[in-house]
Amino acid sequence: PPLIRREDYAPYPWRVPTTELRFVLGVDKTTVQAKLKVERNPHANPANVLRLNGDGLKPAGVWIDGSLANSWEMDGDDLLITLPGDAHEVSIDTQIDPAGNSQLMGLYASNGMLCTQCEAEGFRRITFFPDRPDVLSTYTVRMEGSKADFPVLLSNGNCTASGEGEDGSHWAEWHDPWPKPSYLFALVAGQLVANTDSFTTMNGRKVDLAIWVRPEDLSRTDHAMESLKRSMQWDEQAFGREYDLDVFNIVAVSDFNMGAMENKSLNIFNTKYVLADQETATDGDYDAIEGVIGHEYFHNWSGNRITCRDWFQLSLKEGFTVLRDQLFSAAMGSEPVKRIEDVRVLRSVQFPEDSGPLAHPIRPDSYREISNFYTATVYNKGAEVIRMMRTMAGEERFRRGTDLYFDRHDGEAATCEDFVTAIEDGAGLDLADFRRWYQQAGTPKVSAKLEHVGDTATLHLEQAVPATPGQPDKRPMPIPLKIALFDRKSGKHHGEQLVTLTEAQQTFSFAGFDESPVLSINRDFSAPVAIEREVADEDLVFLAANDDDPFARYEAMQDLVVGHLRGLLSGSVDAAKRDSGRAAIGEAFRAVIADGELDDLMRGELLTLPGETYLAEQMLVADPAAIRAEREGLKAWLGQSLESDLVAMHERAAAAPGGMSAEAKGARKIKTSALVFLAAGNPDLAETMAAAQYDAATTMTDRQGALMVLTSLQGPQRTHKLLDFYNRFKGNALVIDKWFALQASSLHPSVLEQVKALAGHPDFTLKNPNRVRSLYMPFTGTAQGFHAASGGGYKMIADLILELDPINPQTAARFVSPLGRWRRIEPERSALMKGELERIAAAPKLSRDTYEQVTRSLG
Ligand code: HT7
Ligand code: ZN
Repeated sequence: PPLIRREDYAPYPWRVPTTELRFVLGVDKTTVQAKLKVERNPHANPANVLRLNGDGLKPAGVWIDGSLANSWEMDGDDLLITLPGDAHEVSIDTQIDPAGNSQLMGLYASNGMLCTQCEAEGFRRITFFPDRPDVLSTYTVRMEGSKADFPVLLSNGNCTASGEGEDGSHWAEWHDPWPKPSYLFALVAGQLVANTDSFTTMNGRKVDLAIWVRPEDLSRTDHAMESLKRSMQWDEQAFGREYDLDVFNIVAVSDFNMGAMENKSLNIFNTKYVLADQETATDGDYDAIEGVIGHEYFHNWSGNRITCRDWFQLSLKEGFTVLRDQLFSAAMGSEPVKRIEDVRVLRSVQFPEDSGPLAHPIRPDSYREISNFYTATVYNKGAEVIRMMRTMAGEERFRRGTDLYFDRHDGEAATCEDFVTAIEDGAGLDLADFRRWYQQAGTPKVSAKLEHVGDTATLHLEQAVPATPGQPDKRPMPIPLKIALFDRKSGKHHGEQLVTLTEAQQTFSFAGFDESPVLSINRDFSAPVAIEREVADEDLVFLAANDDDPFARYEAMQDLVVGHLRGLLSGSVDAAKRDSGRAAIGEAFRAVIADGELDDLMRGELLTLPGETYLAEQMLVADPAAIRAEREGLKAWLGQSLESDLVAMHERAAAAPGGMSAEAKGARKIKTSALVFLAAGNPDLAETMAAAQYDAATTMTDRQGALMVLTSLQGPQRTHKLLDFYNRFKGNALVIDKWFALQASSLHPSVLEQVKALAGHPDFTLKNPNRVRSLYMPFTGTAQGFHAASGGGYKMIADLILELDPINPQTAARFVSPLGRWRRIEPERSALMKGELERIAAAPKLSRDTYEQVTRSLG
């Protein structure tokens, strides 16, 4: 497959002012007539040939200006039409088979309903078209089909007409007045019912809202609707963005490759991010639904009104929209807890990506398959990069920048450069060197050393951006670091400051310190970097107790544990030092449990140990089994030495009232935290407590938390409760996904055999991405399963990739990256991982998606 390069961008030679589509719908056969008005683009190099992208299509007929034409030919999958004049009307007929579309790109069938997914390049599987984001067109869509099978017919914009046809058919016509790229086109036809409501915008426009689901799911749509209304309101107040049509529809489908899709006025969602009630969805699910509903809604401006010029600019819409959804969720709940969660995701998913073979800048330079670049780097690091601009500008000036961006580029297909320039102009920042964050991959490492002489504290900072594939040498990045210097006696600091490290090495001096202060650095995680510093445990304990920045407090707890475990894993710590390290951690934990000022949501964060992936990331070469053993050893020690505190904390939380308040959610969170430590320290006690929590549960949060603990234990309650859970929720796909995931992520020694057996369960299918992900993704995080010394875990994932690739290449390719970590794993496992990648690479026929990921991983 060819390599597509950012530098080769050229505008499309034709414009497509209008597009008319006529669908005659059927699950096995849908016919599509496309009528495009085309005219020459005066800003592009002229061409007499109109290249229309296709993917697996055959033209059943081509007409130019109403006459059947033969001035066309195929070039691979693309249709080339020779056009003599400056403006023409081109019509093309195609026929597709939605039921046979297991890739879930283009038009496909899901449980008898028809729906589309066009981003990034799915539209070309529906009809021939310039399927690129810089060709904007106004769409009119007519759908016709059996009224019994497809009583609801939806597309973008407004429904302009509808009527009955012959033989039980009916039709509807939709018109979207906003010009859009093909990737935002959507169509849905099926037996759906709606939760309806309305929202009145700041300028008085009444918008009809509807969330469409299967009838049996209707009762679980209220939270999604409330989240949508909150999103609409928040975007007006926080970014001045108002909705621009009279309708906004959301449809939930159970077969979906990603979380959701922001099609203009017809968002299509994975059911996972729509359906919730307390019995079947956890507090985490509720938060995720609110976040994803917000994310897709916010795309209406950051993505739809202003779209991307080409797919290299993906972070223009995704990075910015992730930042917007993060700020929204923070405003709706706990700001510090949300920040901690976002950083945890960044560190456990994006940092490993940035230090591995798939590392790429937030604005990549080349790709073979764009679906492979919907990554944590483009999304989450992209959000962090824009967040840094916000930090440097301050909220108010940043808002001036975003206002200018929306104003200046409304209706355009823009670039990341356009965004940075608008922020520069609007916020009054100089971002010349800051643009390197768009060009250079790799997580910068910043080493920090504080010296104290006389009354002056001097901070020495040094940065290094590691080499990444294709980028051996890096230039220094501007790194904004929020810092504070704490007085040891009072526990207070002299004011937070923002220092920006712009050079490879720099020093910053602060006068007025009689005693050496305690440094709090990268507060609120102001820059997506790894801070490396020698710091005494006592300083970390001090910050864990005193820092007024909640993120920094969390960070101190994490650093304390990471430092301790790293020492043990490198062998630099003897038994006596291990005991003193544990004692310091134990004290910090006890203080957190006892701190009456803390809310329980935050307490739960402070009591979370750094994950195994994050720990592995701290080492040049990791031994997953050793990391697991040391981390579990610490957990067991904490569980034993804090047993009575943990039991008391669990009892207190169990007595808290239910509901969806922050207090109730916090209580549920720490109940499960307590069980996690007790399970390691006193498995019998934990089994009894978890079984009781399971039995008493009135929420999925409590039930899933208890079952998660039990699945990692080996007592009889494991089997009982797993069976009970399955029988209780049989038929509810999203909950059965949890049942698979809980078993696949467990600490149980036989997880590999269990996952193998689960793959043969009658409810398991490779056709449904949620089900595939729920079984195999959590498994890739298991030291004793995925990283089993036998190599059986690696083989299982490689077999999965090979079997899934012809069915759903996008989902298959996502499983390559866990194997791609081979260079950072100890030699024996590393060889086994590499061997599996080579086996995949040698397969006779691989999709573009999997081929690209495997070759990059081996390269
Ligand atoms: N913009 C959406 C991306 C998306 C997608 C991409 C590739 C294949 C399937 C897909 N489904 C949705 C999602 C978002 O970021 O909002
Ligand atoms: Zn998005």
